[in-house]
Amino acid sequence: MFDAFTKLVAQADARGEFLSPGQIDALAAMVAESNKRMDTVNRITSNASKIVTNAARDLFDQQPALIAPGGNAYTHRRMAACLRDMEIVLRYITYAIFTGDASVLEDRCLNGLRETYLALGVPGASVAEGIRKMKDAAIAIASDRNGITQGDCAALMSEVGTYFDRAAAAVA
Ligand code: PEB
Repeated sequence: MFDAFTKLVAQADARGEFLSPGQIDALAAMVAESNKRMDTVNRITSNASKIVTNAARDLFDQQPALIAPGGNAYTHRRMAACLRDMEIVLRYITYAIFTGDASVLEDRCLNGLRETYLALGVPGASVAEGIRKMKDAAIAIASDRNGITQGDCAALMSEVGTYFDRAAAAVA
């Protein structure tokens, strides 16, 4: 598991090189902008259950076969497993945002997930759609300009989007 700092150190060490001025500048910029990152993690974390339940509700509205008899979210047990899975994915995405690196998400959550869903018969494309719905909600909540210091969060929001995209691509 890396963060933005240890990832660059590991890469530089593999080449036997010092950190480059460009890399140091990039990390310095990340530190200077870190309040935006913490606020984003905080907002997504404190709205996690809302993000998960709304995304799931929209998914089941669009794909009612999932909650019909025989569907993959039919019975309380499967519904609970589905909501739990979405929460797990969102949680790992908040870790990736926090550390500025996707390795925690890749290694501990997405690795082997496609195969798990294949084995369970859970439709990966539907999970991916649920993740895309969480992405839209999370970015809307994180970039709400009300009640927070104003600033340009475009770069950070696009970084946040890439973590959701990776998760969706890993299971689709
Ligand atoms: C991944 N999900 C399920 C299982 C596992 C995971 C390992 C099998 C064990 C169990 O049932 O608990 N676990 C989960 C995860 C990590 C982990 C992400 C990462 C670290 O450890 N059903 C739907 C939707 C979708 C869904 C499309 C969006 O209709 C999910 C939610 N996951 C779902 C369902 C099951 C499941 C299990 C329904 C139960 C499948 C079954 O037992 O029939």
